[in-house]
Amino acid sequence: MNLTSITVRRLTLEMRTPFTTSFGTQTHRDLLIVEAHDDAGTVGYGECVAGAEPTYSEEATSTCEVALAEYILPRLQNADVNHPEDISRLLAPIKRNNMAKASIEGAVWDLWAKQQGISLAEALKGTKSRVDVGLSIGIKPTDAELIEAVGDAVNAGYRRIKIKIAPGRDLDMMRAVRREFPETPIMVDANSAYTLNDRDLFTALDDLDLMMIEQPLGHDDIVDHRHLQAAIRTPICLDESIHSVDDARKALELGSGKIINIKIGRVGGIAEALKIEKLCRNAGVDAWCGGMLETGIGRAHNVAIASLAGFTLPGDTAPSARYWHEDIISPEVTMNDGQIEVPTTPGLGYEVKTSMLEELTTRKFTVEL
Ligand code: OSB
Ligand code: MG
Repeated sequence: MNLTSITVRRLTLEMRTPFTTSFGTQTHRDLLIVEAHDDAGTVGYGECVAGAEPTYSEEATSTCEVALAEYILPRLQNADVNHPEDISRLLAPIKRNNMAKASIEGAVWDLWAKQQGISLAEALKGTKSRVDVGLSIGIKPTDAELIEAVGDAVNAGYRRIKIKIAPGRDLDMMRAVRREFPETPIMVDANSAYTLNDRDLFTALDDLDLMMIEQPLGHDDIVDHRHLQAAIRTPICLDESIHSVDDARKALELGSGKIINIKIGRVGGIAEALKIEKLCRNAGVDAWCGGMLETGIGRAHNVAIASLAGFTLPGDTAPSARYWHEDIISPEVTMNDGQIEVPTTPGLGYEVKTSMLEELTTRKFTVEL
């Protein structure tokens, strides 16, 4: 691929509205953008989806920055990279650090697709020209505010509404929402805030006909989830617990859930995400593309992979305007009738605004390969 250098940029982007989950409230993204350069001056872009703090998983922006600088990028120096799939092989000796690994792998995929003159979706063998979009709504202080937000999302055309829950903001709140929106495809995401002692809560949620309950129990658990799934009708969807295709295989074998949320960053990159897509497709298990409040760069990767047939349900790929005053790509990601068109131009299919990126960058480093 004639890779010549990798640049890692750190930047902060203010969110349009704060986003609250069971692990806290976020008002900014503090993130890394990774650039992969070749000898023809072509640049591929990747985004590190870790949060500012290690609250969703053990990774955070700073740990990823260090992992890239000290352990990950040195392994790519003088290495033979002929295809993006070589990256996961070269990085395999490094355990976990999945979001850090995925950020450079994503940049190399974008670069490779651009070198081939094909879209990233085509490079990944995506088959859909449009992807269905769902919205993730954070925890609101009152039911009235939540109901207003759900109404706005329904009017905007989102094809599935996900609502964050946490102890104290769960059953009564969701009953109120269901009363207002009896027919809307609704799901909840607990971000691992509960234990098996909360079983009664989940059997009560069964009455609300939710599409699924995402990650109700421990972030690293697949055993308690198995017991909970056996006790409820509503499908459990696993997010935090799945870091690889082997994790997905074991969880499905145990019956720990019936649906998989596939996030490129959480599983260590596109190559691993493709394996999970294939596993689910062959097993007839529903899967969908999760989100991590990405900028347009990460969203574009998500839209490309969501175009594969195994992504059977709407993903958390809300358009740019949902989170950002101004996105770092052009054109911005837009949604029509609850769908995003999958770009057909080379690579991500969006132009990165390089001057905006440079202005936002608070520090950067480059590794020559
Ligand atoms: O659990 O899916 C999650 C955002 C940050 C961390 C974890 C999650 C989320 C979301 C937002 O739900 C999804 C999006 O990017 O729109
Ligand atoms: Mg989740």
